[in-house]
Amino acid sequence: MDDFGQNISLTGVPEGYKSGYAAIIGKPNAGKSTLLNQILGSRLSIITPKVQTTRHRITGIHSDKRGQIVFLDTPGILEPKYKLHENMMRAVTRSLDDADIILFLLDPNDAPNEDELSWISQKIKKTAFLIVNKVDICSEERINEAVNILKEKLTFKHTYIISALQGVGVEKLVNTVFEELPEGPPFYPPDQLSEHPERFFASELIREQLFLQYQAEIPYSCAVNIVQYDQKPDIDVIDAEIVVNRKSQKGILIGKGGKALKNLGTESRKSIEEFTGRKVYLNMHVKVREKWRDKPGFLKDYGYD
Ligand SMILES: Nc1nc2c(ncn2[C@@H]2O[C@H](COP(=O)(O)OP(=O)(O)OP(=O)(O)O)[C@@H](O)[C@H]2O)c(=O)[nH]1
Ligand SMILES: [Mg+2]
Repeated sequence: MDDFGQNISLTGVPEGYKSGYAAIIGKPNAGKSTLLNQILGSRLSIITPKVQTTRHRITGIHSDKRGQIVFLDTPGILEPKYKLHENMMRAVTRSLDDADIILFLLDPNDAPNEDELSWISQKIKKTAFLIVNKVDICSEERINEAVNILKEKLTFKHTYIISALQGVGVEKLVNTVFEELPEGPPFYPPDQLSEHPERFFASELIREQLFLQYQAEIPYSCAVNIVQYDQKPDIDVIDAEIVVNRKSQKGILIGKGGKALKNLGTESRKSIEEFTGRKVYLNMHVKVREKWRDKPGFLKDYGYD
Protein backbone atom coordinates (compact mmCIF):
# COMPACT_ATOMS: atom_id res chain seq x y z
CA MET A 1 0.00 0.00 0.00
CA ASP A 2 1.03 3.63 -0.46
CA ASP A 3 2.47 5.97 2.20
CA PHE A 4 -0.49 5.52 4.44
CA GLY A 5 -1.19 8.81 6.13
CA GLN A 6 2.43 9.97 6.18
CA ASN A 7 2.95 13.38 7.80
CA ILE A 8 -0.66 14.36 7.31
CA SER A 9 -2.87 15.47 10.14
CA LEU A 10 -6.36 16.96 10.10
CA THR A 11 -4.88 20.44 10.52
CA GLY A 12 -1.65 20.54 8.45
CA VAL A 13 -2.81 19.65 4.95
CA PRO A 14 -0.15 19.74 2.21
CA GLU A 15 -0.77 21.76 -0.94
CA GLY A 16 -2.69 19.86 -3.59
CA TYR A 17 -4.16 17.38 -1.08
CA LYS A 18 -7.46 16.01 -2.37
CA SER A 19 -10.48 14.58 -0.64
CA GLY A 20 -13.96 13.41 -1.47
CA TYR A 21 -16.57 10.67 -1.56
CA ALA A 22 -16.87 7.91 -4.18
CA ALA A 23 -20.08 5.86 -4.14
CA ILE A 24 -19.87 2.30 -5.48
CA ILE A 25 -23.26 1.34 -6.89
CA GLY A 26 -24.62 -1.43 -9.10
CA LYS A 27 -26.90 -4.43 -9.23
CA PRO A 28 -26.76 -7.08 -6.48
CA ASN A 29 -23.74 -9.38 -6.83
CA ALA A 30 -21.86 -7.07 -9.24
CA GLY A 31 -18.82 -7.20 -6.91
CA LYS A 32 -19.16 -3.85 -5.11
CA SER A 33 -18.01 -5.12 -1.73
CA THR A 34 -15.21 -7.12 -3.35
CA LEU A 35 -13.98 -3.90 -4.98
CA LEU A 36 -14.10 -1.97 -1.68
CA ASN A 37 -12.12 -4.68 0.10
CA GLN A 38 -9.62 -4.96 -2.75
CA ILE A 39 -8.96 -1.20 -2.68
CA LEU A 40 -8.53 -1.12 1.08
CA GLY A 41 -6.73 -4.44 1.42
CA SER A 42 -9.10 -5.35 4.23
CA ARG A 43 -12.23 -7.43 4.81
CA LEU A 44 -14.37 -4.42 5.75
CA SER A 45 -17.44 -5.39 3.76
CA ILE A 46 -18.90 -8.89 3.78
CA ILE A 47 -18.93 -10.85 0.52
CA THR A 48 -20.94 -13.95 -0.43
CA PRO A 49 -21.96 -15.60 -3.71
CA LYS A 50 -25.61 -14.73 -2.90
CA VAL A 51 -27.37 -11.54 -4.01
CA GLN A 52 -28.37 -8.82 -1.51
CA THR A 53 -25.53 -9.49 0.88
CA THR A 54 -24.87 -5.84 1.71
CA ARG A 55 -27.72 -4.08 3.52
CA HIS A 56 -26.00 -0.91 4.78
CA ARG A 57 -23.87 1.79 3.37
CA ILE A 58 -20.35 0.74 4.33
CA THR A 59 -17.65 3.38 4.61
CA GLY A 60 -14.10 2.49 3.59
CA ILE A 61 -11.43 5.20 3.84
CA HIS A 62 -8.37 5.19 1.59
CA SER A 63 -5.67 7.72 2.51
CA ASP A 64 -2.26 8.22 0.99
CA LYS A 65 0.02 11.15 0.26
CA ARG A 66 -2.25 12.31 -2.59
CA GLY A 67 -5.31 12.68 -0.38
CA GLN A 68 -8.30 10.80 1.01
CA ILE A 69 -11.06 8.94 -0.80
CA VAL A 70 -14.05 7.89 1.27
CA PHE A 71 -15.56 4.95 -0.59
CA LEU A 72 -19.20 4.11 0.05
CA ASP A 73 -20.14 0.49 -0.61
CA THR A 74 -23.90 0.19 -1.05
CA PRO A 75 -26.65 -2.44 -1.26
CA GLY A 76 -27.41 -3.70 -4.77
CA ILE A 77 -30.08 -1.83 -6.70
CA LEU A 78 -33.39 -3.71 -6.61
CA GLU A 79 -37.15 -3.31 -6.72
CA PRO A 80 -38.20 -3.11 -3.03
CA LYS A 81 -40.45 -5.94 -1.82
CA TYR A 82 -40.55 -5.02 1.87
CA LYS A 83 -39.57 -2.09 4.10
CA LEU A 84 -36.05 -3.40 4.70
CA HIS A 85 -35.53 -3.20 0.92
CA GLU A 86 -36.88 0.36 0.88
CA ASN A 87 -34.38 1.31 3.57
CA MET A 88 -31.59 -0.42 1.63
CA MET A 89 -32.47 1.64 -1.44
CA ARG A 90 -32.44 4.77 0.71
CA ALA A 91 -28.85 3.91 1.62
CA VAL A 92 -28.07 3.86 -2.12
CA THR A 93 -29.80 7.20 -2.76
CA ARG A 94 -28.10 8.84 0.22
CA SER A 95 -24.72 7.64 -0.98
CA LEU A 96 -25.40 9.05 -4.45
CA ASP A 97 -26.36 12.38 -2.88
CA ASP A 98 -23.18 12.52 -0.81
CA ALA A 99 -20.81 11.36 -3.54
CA ASP A 100 -18.43 13.52 -5.55
CA ILE A 101 -17.93 10.63 -7.96
CA ILE A 102 -20.13 7.65 -8.78
CA LEU A 103 -18.56 4.31 -9.62
CA PHE A 104 -21.17 2.23 -11.43
CA LEU A 105 -20.11 -1.40 -11.26
CA LEU A 106 -21.33 -3.71 -14.00
CA ASP A 107 -21.27 -7.50 -14.12
CA PRO A 108 -21.41 -8.11 -17.90
CA ASN A 109 -23.37 -11.33 -17.28
CA ASP A 110 -26.13 -9.37 -15.57
CA ALA A 111 -26.68 -6.04 -17.32
CA PRO A 112 -29.52 -3.83 -16.00
CA ASN A 113 -32.94 -4.12 -17.68
CA GLU A 114 -35.00 -1.16 -18.97
CA ASP A 115 -36.60 -0.37 -15.57
CA GLU A 116 -33.31 -0.55 -13.73
CA LEU A 117 -31.63 1.62 -16.35
CA SER A 118 -34.26 4.30 -16.07
CA TRP A 119 -33.95 4.29 -12.24
CA ILE A 120 -30.18 4.59 -12.52
CA SER A 121 -30.28 7.33 -15.16
CA GLN A 122 -32.55 9.42 -12.93
CA LYS A 123 -30.17 9.01 -10.00
CA ILE A 124 -26.82 9.60 -11.67
CA LYS A 125 -26.48 13.36 -11.76
CA LYS A 126 -22.73 13.78 -11.34
CA THR A 127 -19.42 12.53 -12.63
CA ALA A 128 -19.73 8.79 -13.11
CA PHE A 129 -17.31 6.06 -14.14
CA LEU A 130 -18.43 2.79 -15.69
CA ILE A 131 -16.54 -0.05 -14.07
CA VAL A 132 -16.89 -3.32 -15.92
CA ASN A 133 -16.09 -6.07 -13.42
CA LYS A 134 -15.34 -9.81 -13.58
CA VAL A 135 -13.14 -9.53 -16.67
CA ASP A 136 -11.52 -12.78 -15.50
CA ILE A 137 -14.71 -14.74 -16.29
CA CYS A 138 -16.38 -12.72 -19.08
CA SER A 139 -15.76 -12.90 -22.83
CA GLU A 140 -14.88 -9.76 -24.75
CA GLU A 141 -18.09 -10.13 -26.74
CA ARG A 142 -20.23 -10.22 -23.60
CA ILE A 143 -18.39 -7.20 -22.17
CA ASN A 144 -18.95 -5.16 -25.36
CA GLU A 145 -22.65 -6.09 -25.46
CA ALA A 146 -23.22 -5.06 -21.83
CA VAL A 147 -21.22 -1.83 -22.16
CA ASN A 148 -23.28 -0.85 -25.22
CA ILE A 149 -26.55 -1.35 -23.31
CA LEU A 150 -25.30 0.99 -20.57
CA LYS A 151 -23.85 3.63 -22.85
CA GLU A 152 -27.07 3.97 -24.83
CA LYS A 153 -28.78 5.40 -21.76
CA LEU A 154 -26.02 6.84 -19.59
CA THR A 155 -23.01 9.09 -19.89
CA PHE A 156 -19.76 8.07 -18.25
CA LYS A 157 -16.58 10.13 -17.99
CA HIS A 158 -14.35 7.03 -17.99
CA THR A 159 -14.76 3.31 -18.55
CA TYR A 160 -12.59 0.75 -16.77
CA ILE A 161 -12.45 -2.98 -17.18
CA ILE A 162 -11.37 -4.68 -13.99
CA SER A 163 -11.37 -7.82 -11.91
CA ALA A 164 -12.16 -6.75 -8.36
CA LEU A 165 -11.47 -10.30 -7.22
CA GLN A 166 -7.98 -10.47 -8.70
CA GLY A 167 -7.16 -6.78 -8.31
CA VAL A 168 -6.71 -6.26 -12.07
CA GLY A 169 -7.13 -2.60 -13.10
CA VAL A 170 -7.97 -1.45 -9.57
CA GLU A 171 -4.91 0.74 -8.97
CA LYS A 172 -5.50 2.62 -12.23
CA LEU A 173 -9.10 3.22 -11.20
CA VAL A 174 -8.04 4.67 -7.82
CA ASN A 175 -5.53 6.94 -9.61
CA THR A 176 -8.29 8.38 -11.79
CA VAL A 177 -10.62 8.88 -8.82
CA PHE A 178 -7.88 10.99 -7.24
CA GLU A 179 -7.52 13.02 -10.44
CA GLU A 180 -11.23 13.84 -10.42
CA LEU A 181 -11.52 14.80 -6.74
CA PRO A 182 -11.47 18.41 -5.55
CA GLU A 183 -8.73 19.75 -3.31
CA GLY A 184 -9.60 19.76 0.34
CA PRO A 185 -8.69 18.50 3.81
CA PRO A 186 -9.31 14.91 4.92
CA PHE A 187 -12.67 14.04 6.52
CA TYR A 188 -11.17 11.42 8.82
CA PRO A 189 -7.79 10.92 10.48
CA PRO A 190 -5.61 9.36 7.75
CA ASP A 191 -4.94 6.16 9.72
CA GLN A 192 -8.67 5.43 10.05
CA LEU A 193 -10.02 2.69 7.75
CA SER A 194 -13.73 2.92 8.51
CA GLU A 195 -16.24 4.70 10.69
CA HIS A 196 -18.22 1.73 11.97
CA PRO A 197 -17.75 0.43 15.49
CA GLU A 198 -16.44 -3.07 16.17
CA ARG A 199 -19.90 -4.37 17.15
CA PHE A 200 -21.12 -3.51 13.64
CA PHE A 201 -18.41 -5.65 12.04
CA ALA A 202 -19.21 -8.47 14.45
CA SER A 203 -22.88 -8.44 13.40
CA GLU A 204 -21.91 -8.30 9.72
CA LEU A 205 -19.48 -11.22 10.03
CA ILE A 206 -22.22 -13.31 11.66
CA ARG A 207 -24.57 -12.30 8.84
CA GLU A 208 -21.93 -13.40 6.32
CA GLN A 209 -21.91 -16.84 7.93
CA LEU A 210 -25.73 -16.95 7.79
CA PHE A 211 -25.49 -16.37 4.03
CA LEU A 212 -22.78 -18.99 3.63
CA GLN A 213 -24.34 -21.70 5.79
CA TYR A 214 -28.10 -21.49 5.21
CA GLN A 215 -30.11 -21.81 2.03
CA ALA A 216 -33.24 -20.36 0.39
CA GLU A 217 -34.99 -17.58 2.30
CA ILE A 218 -33.20 -18.07 5.64
CA PRO A 219 -30.34 -15.55 5.26
CA TYR A 220 -32.80 -12.99 3.89
CA SER A 221 -35.09 -13.49 6.89
CA CYS A 222 -32.43 -12.90 9.55
CA ALA A 223 -31.06 -9.87 11.31
CA VAL A 224 -28.17 -9.97 13.76
CA ASN A 225 -28.43 -7.87 16.87
CA ILE A 226 -25.38 -7.48 19.10
CA VAL A 227 -26.88 -7.24 22.57
CA GLN A 228 -23.54 -6.89 24.33
CA TYR A 229 -19.95 -6.36 23.24
CA ASP A 230 -17.70 -6.40 26.24
CA GLN A 231 -13.97 -5.86 25.63
CA LYS A 232 -12.19 -7.49 28.55
CA PRO A 233 -8.37 -7.33 28.80
CA ASP A 234 -7.83 -10.83 27.39
CA ILE A 235 -11.06 -11.59 25.50
CA ASP A 236 -14.02 -9.93 23.76
CA VAL A 237 -17.31 -11.25 25.12
CA ILE A 238 -20.09 -10.92 22.57
CA ASP A 239 -23.76 -11.67 23.06
CA ALA A 240 -25.59 -11.92 19.72
CA GLU A 241 -29.25 -12.34 18.93
CA ILE A 242 -30.20 -13.89 15.58
CA VAL A 243 -33.62 -12.51 14.74
CA VAL A 244 -35.88 -14.51 12.43
CA ASN A 245 -38.99 -13.48 10.56
CA ARG A 246 -41.22 -16.48 11.35
CA LYS A 247 -41.47 -19.12 14.06
CA SER A 248 -40.78 -22.00 11.67
CA GLN A 249 -37.39 -20.50 10.80
CA LYS A 250 -36.13 -20.81 14.38
CA GLY A 251 -35.99 -24.62 14.16
CA ILE A 252 -34.15 -24.50 10.84
CA LEU A 253 -31.61 -22.10 12.26
CA ILE A 254 -30.96 -24.25 15.33
CA GLY A 255 -30.91 -27.55 13.39
CA LYS A 256 -31.04 -31.12 14.68
CA GLY A 257 -29.68 -31.25 18.21
CA GLY A 258 -28.52 -27.64 17.88
CA LYS A 259 -25.85 -28.66 15.37
CA ALA A 260 -26.47 -25.93 12.79
CA LEU A 261 -26.45 -23.09 15.34
CA LYS A 262 -23.31 -24.50 16.94
CA ASN A 263 -21.56 -24.51 13.59
CA LEU A 264 -22.75 -20.96 12.90
CA GLY A 265 -21.33 -19.89 16.27
CA THR A 266 -17.97 -21.56 15.71
CA GLU A 267 -17.42 -20.16 12.21
CA SER A 268 -18.63 -16.67 13.23
CA ARG A 269 -16.31 -16.63 16.25
CA LYS A 270 -13.30 -17.60 14.10
CA SER A 271 -14.15 -14.95 11.56
CA ILE A 272 -14.54 -12.19 14.20
CA GLU A 273 -11.27 -13.26 15.84
CA GLU A 274 -9.50 -13.04 12.49
CA PHE A 275 -10.93 -9.56 11.90
CA THR A 276 -10.22 -8.09 15.34
CA GLY A 277 -7.03 -10.01 16.06
CA ARG A 278 -8.38 -10.73 19.55
CA LYS A 279 -9.83 -13.77 21.28
CA VAL A 280 -13.62 -13.90 21.24
CA TYR A 281 -16.25 -15.62 23.36
CA LEU A 282 -19.47 -15.61 21.35
CA ASN A 283 -22.83 -16.38 22.86
CA MET A 284 -25.70 -16.76 20.38
CA HIS A 285 -29.44 -17.19 20.66
CA VAL A 286 -32.37 -17.09 18.26
CA LYS A 287 -35.37 -14.80 18.65
CA VAL A 288 -38.59 -14.69 16.62
CA ARG A 289 -39.80 -11.23 15.60
CA GLU A 290 -42.72 -11.79 13.23
CA LYS A 291 -42.31 -9.76 10.01
CA TRP A 292 -39.48 -7.64 11.43
CA ARG A 293 -38.49 -6.66 7.85
CA ASP A 294 -41.67 -4.63 7.52
CA LYS A 295 -41.77 -3.03 10.98
CA PRO A 296 -40.07 0.36 11.38
CA GLY A 297 -39.43 -0.18 15.12
CA PHE A 298 -37.52 -3.43 14.56
CA LEU A 299 -35.70 -2.03 11.54
CA LYS A 300 -34.48 0.82 13.73
CA ASP A 301 -33.49 -1.55 16.55
CA TYR A 302 -31.40 -3.62 14.13
CA GLY A 303 -29.68 -0.63 12.52
CA TYR A 304 -31.65 -0.45 9.28
CA ASP A 305 -33.22 2.99 9.62
N1 LIG B 1 -14.79 -14.11 -10.97
C1 LIG B 1 -15.01 -12.99 -10.30
N2 LIG B 1 -15.88 -12.99 -9.29
C2 LIG B 1 -16.08 -11.83 -8.63
C3 LIG B 1 -15.41 -10.62 -8.96
N3 LIG B 1 -15.83 -9.65 -8.12
C4 LIG B 1 -16.73 -10.23 -7.29
N4 LIG B 1 -16.88 -11.54 -7.57
C5 LIG B 1 -17.75 -12.52 -6.91
O1 LIG B 1 -19.10 -12.10 -7.05
C6 LIG B 1 -19.86 -12.45 -5.88
C7 LIG B 1 -20.54 -11.22 -5.30
O2 LIG B 1 -19.55 -10.33 -4.82
P1 LIG B 1 -19.91 -9.14 -3.82
O3 LIG B 1 -18.70 -8.31 -3.67
O4 LIG B 1 -20.55 -9.68 -2.58
O5 LIG B 1 -21.01 -8.38 -4.68
P2 LIG B 1 -21.89 -7.12 -4.26
O6 LIG B 1 -22.06 -6.28 -5.47
O7 LIG B 1 -21.30 -6.45 -3.07
O8 LIG B 1 -23.26 -7.83 -3.89
P3 LIG B 1 -24.50 -7.27 -2.96
O9 LIG B 1 -23.91 -6.83 -1.65
O10 LIG B 1 -25.37 -8.47 -2.82
O11 LIG B 1 -25.15 -6.17 -3.72
C8 LIG B 1 -18.86 -13.11 -4.91
O12 LIG B 1 -18.95 -14.50 -5.05
C9 LIG B 1 -17.52 -12.58 -5.40
O13 LIG B 1 -16.44 -13.45 -5.10
C10 LIG B 1 -14.46 -10.67 -10.06
O14 LIG B 1 -13.81 -9.69 -10.42
N5 LIG B 1 -14.33 -11.87 -10.68
MG1 LIG C 1 -22.05 -6.11 -1.21
